[in-house]
Amino acid sequence: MLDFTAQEAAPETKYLRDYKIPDFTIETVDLNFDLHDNVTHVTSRMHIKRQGEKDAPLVLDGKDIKLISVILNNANAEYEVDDETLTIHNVPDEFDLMIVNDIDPASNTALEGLYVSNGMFCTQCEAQGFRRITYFIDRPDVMSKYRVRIEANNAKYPILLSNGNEIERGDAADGRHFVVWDDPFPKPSYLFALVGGRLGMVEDSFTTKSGMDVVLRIFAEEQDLDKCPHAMDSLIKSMKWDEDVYGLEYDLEIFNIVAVSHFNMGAMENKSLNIFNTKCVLAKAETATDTDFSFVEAVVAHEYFHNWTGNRVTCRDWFQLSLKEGLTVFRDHEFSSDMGSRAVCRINDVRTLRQHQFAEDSSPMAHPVRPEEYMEINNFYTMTVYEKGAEVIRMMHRILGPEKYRKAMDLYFERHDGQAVTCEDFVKAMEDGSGIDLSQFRLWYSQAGTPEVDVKSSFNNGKYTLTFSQKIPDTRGQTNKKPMHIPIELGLIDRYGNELLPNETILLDLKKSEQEFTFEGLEHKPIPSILRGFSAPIKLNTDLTRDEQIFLIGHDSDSFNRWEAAQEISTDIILKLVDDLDNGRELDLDYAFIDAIRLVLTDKSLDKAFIGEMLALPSEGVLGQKMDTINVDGIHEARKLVVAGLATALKDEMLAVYHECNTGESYEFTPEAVGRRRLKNMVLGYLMEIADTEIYQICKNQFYNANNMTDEISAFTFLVNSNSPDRDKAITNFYDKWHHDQLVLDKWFSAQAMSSREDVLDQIEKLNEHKDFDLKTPNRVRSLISVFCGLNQVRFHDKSGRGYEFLGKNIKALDPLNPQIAAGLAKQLTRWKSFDENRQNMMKKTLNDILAQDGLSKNVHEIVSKSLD
Ligand code: B3K
Ligand code: ZN
Repeated sequence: MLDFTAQEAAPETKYLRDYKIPDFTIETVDLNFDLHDNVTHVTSRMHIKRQGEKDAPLVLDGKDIKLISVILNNANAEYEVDDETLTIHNVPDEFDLMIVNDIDPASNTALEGLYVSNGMFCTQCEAQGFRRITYFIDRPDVMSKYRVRIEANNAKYPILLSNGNEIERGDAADGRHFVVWDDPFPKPSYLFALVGGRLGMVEDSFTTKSGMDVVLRIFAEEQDLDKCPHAMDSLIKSMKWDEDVYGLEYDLEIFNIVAVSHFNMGAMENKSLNIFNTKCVLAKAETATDTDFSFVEAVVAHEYFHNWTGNRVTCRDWFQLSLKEGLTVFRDHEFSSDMGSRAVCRINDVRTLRQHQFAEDSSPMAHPVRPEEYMEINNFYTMTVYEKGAEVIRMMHRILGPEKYRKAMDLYFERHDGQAVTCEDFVKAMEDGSGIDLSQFRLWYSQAGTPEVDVKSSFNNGKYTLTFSQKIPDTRGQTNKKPMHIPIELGLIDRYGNELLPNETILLDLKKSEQEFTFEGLEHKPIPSILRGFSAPIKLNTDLTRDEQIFLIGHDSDSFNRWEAAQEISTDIILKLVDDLDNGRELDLDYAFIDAIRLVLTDKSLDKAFIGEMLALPSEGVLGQKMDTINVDGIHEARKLVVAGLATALKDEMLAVYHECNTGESYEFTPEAVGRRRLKNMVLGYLMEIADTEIYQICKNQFYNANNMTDEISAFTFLVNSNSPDRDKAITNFYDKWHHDQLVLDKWFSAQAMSSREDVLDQIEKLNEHKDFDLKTPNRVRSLISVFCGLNQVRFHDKSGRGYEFLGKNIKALDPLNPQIAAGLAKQLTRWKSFDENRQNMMKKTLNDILAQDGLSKNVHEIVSKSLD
């Protein structure tokens, strides 16, 4: 733990502009791990070469480790050591260095470096965890070949894994055994991994297109092995997809995945030994929802795809994080679209982007896709680096077109395989591989904030003009930004619903602050479909009338924009209602909108999942982003009234759809079956807003008789949020049925944390004290605290301030245990300026109170101090 306090100097800020190549590189490293329950002895033998300044000393990173000895070329070395470094002066230009040190994985609650989860040793080294294992030059531009020997008690830790190929195993004294692993690919230390434990395993294989047989293994606790086949299936699909779409093959004869229950994030792409949060790998119908199944498929693919975009070509420094993350998210989004429904995937990705990344972009933590400074790099694994980063790649893909994009990707790998490179190197490969100039486009990497684009249209004598203007809002440390290169995909539709340019995709290159595009020779004024497929991550304001938007719901050939038109209308309706409620006016739903939704709901030709998305109203969080000062209670009330209004108007249709989709079929994870469940549960959610005994009965039946978790948890969530007399019994029933399964128990916590009932704060406080609540388990913390504070806007921002107190108390308790997770929670308080004065004051008080805590981590300090700036 760091030993500064709020009164002492703030943690050091690192700047991109200070990048310097390291003075030394480590060519090979030979590690020996001697695992014991209360201590791990580590011996590291490195071959080191100078590559920079002549007289520079060797400075190695290290944290919370007990140094035993340092031997340089067979002689004791003279060194200096402090909390963060080990320095050796007067070293030759090439030498061997042996370091012996001890660590204590069992007491490592930060879950960085080597730690113990449910009796299993495992590692997490990205970004800077390796320095908690041994002294090293712990930065991604130092790439070394690793050989790893692990020794442990045979009975307790029969499985011993590391990166690369197993080259030796044998018995050792005192009931111990050892395994030696060798990874032929030079890699940065953040990709190192080790696992030791008693684990079961499922195995399969894949033959690459060049004919190499790869053994695929997923390791998990014995009782979870029946939940591994879906991940295995997803892995095989990912391997095939990367060959088909990018021409990229796997490069070792073994690929391992290990499921771990204590994990700070989703998963980690360590070379040939991916380590996964159980939540992102385990799935079976009875315990995982359709969303979980899709999530597992996407995360397995994401980590696998990193083998090329991240591992073979890695980042020069952590400012370049989006080089691997944005690109790999784009790749996994495309993979998911190819596996399921493209339209539904795009809608969900954009929904996530708006809810979380747009919010981040308008907060004091706003930063460019390639940040220029940080105090704690772990705070920058953000929605901006990942999701906006993926949108930046998507835009390049769209500007280049699929063929040139593929050519440019081939060039990128040809140039940079085995290197640690920058985002600039990537863009240069895109330019050189395609011949397209991306100089203005580069601003997407350096300018933070969500561009706002206004469009006005006019029609005169057959000439249709669209006038665009763009504005990039100021963000922390960045003002007066330059206009960006924004690709706007456009369609023009005539009054009969025909595309006016059916065989062409119109891609407008918006590059100026204000720019006009004209289309001549049109008989009638067309209806524009602007920003098809959400071709750029911007906020768009058009002058479309309500009638035109309704027309688009029924006629746009671009599914995304059909959905978008419905979102826009419902947003307008809800926001107007917030105002009406303030002024004592009553709900007045637009009948044309109800009819448009009725048509969608009953359209047998439409994909059911898509209908489900068309019915999903914008969340309270997204609605709040549309207001200068978020009217927390008004939004909640208005949204509920609109749900009830639609449910009342469309009750018969919704009931019919419910029964049509409720087929009683056995579970299958196919797009059609997922679509039926999505739509069924969507209409049930509406109907529960106007529930009578018949509807309660339907919900109760679904809860007690479901043959899959999607239906069970949906019905449970609706019951928990309702006033049904069966509510309490359902809560007990679900707990009794599932308390042995940690991932399902997380859902039990989350369903209660999501409830908008007025008593939810009392419930949350009780759940915080529940015997199954544990601050040391990140999944449990997220299931209760992140869900409540991040997704339950109306109750977290309760005017009493109890929500803030609850969060503040938990952050303070968690910070000494796990600063990364504590900092993630602190992000919920950053947007205080968007709320009314009363709430602002309470949020600031909570932030100040956290800042005053002695020994506050660098992680939380950075978030809190930047928020208060
Ligand atoms: N690269 C890891 C994330 C590491 C987070 C470190 N705080 C997982 C991923 O993005 O694939
Ligand atoms: Zn990633």
